Amino acid sequence: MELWFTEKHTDNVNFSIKVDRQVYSGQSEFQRIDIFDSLEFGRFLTLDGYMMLTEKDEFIYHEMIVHVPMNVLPHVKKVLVIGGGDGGAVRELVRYPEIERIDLVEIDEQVVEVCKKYLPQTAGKLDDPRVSVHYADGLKFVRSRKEEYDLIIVDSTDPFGPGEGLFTREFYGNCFKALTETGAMVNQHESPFYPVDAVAMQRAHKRIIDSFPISRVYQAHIPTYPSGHWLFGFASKKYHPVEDYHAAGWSARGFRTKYYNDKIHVGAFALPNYVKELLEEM
Ligand code: AAT
Repeated sequence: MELWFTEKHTDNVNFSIKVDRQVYSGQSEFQRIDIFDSLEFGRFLTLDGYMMLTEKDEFIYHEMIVHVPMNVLPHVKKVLVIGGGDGGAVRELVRYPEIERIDLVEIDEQVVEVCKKYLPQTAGKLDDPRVSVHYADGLKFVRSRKEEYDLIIVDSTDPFGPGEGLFTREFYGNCFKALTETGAMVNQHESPFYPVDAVAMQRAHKRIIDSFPISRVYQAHIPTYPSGHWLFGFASKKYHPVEDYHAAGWSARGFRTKYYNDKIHVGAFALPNYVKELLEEM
């Protein structure tokens, strides 16, 4: 007997992974949480049936959402991560000794507990002394913050269900206010490929452009997200993600990464024509 996990990527396209065994299934106040083991992608986490991460390819997403901003912004001391209860973004952040404090704002405590138990590969650094975990809605959390964070990482689910508020104009405006004068916000920016995702991506982009003086999009290929072509947004008050990137600083750190490197940093901001057109159309 074979067991398969299937996610509908469009009405006409399904993405399936053969499952070795189901490790966990639960329903929280916010969403259904499942963990599966597979031969091809290792262990993976889904929320409401949507893929969040697999052990095999999560490095791409987490390295790109963290190392890109960390190598543009000087003196990052205080970071806010919204979502990201799996701990993958935090794991990459704690590698930087200059970071003094990381606030992780995750709406769903059960995600954190389940990941700590079943996904130590991502959740293993959530106990770092610099990390404080807050169980709250990110939309509400940022409302009261003023000029507090050097970097905000929006590591959220897609724009429906609990993640919906994290794609609103109100949220981006409050992130702007919560950032210090040289701060920046990076977000997972959906996929440009299938029209159902591209519409959400365009809408989010328009709102970010209206909220920040500098706003650029960069890309990575993530095999287990719809179409495998994923975008990130870099929205900033002062620093430009390519012009203010210093390759020498990154090299000097001597970090070992599996995806991110010097050339990728710059190259990721080079977008295919159809993506540029989608972004300009707005
Ligand atoms: N690191 C890759 C995994 C994620 S999960 C995103 C997390 O955001 C989930 O744990 C979810 O509970 C949390 N979340 C959703 N809405 C909110 C909210 N309003 N406030 C705080 N946390 C929230 C990202 C997957 C990207 C998927 C791309 N297809």
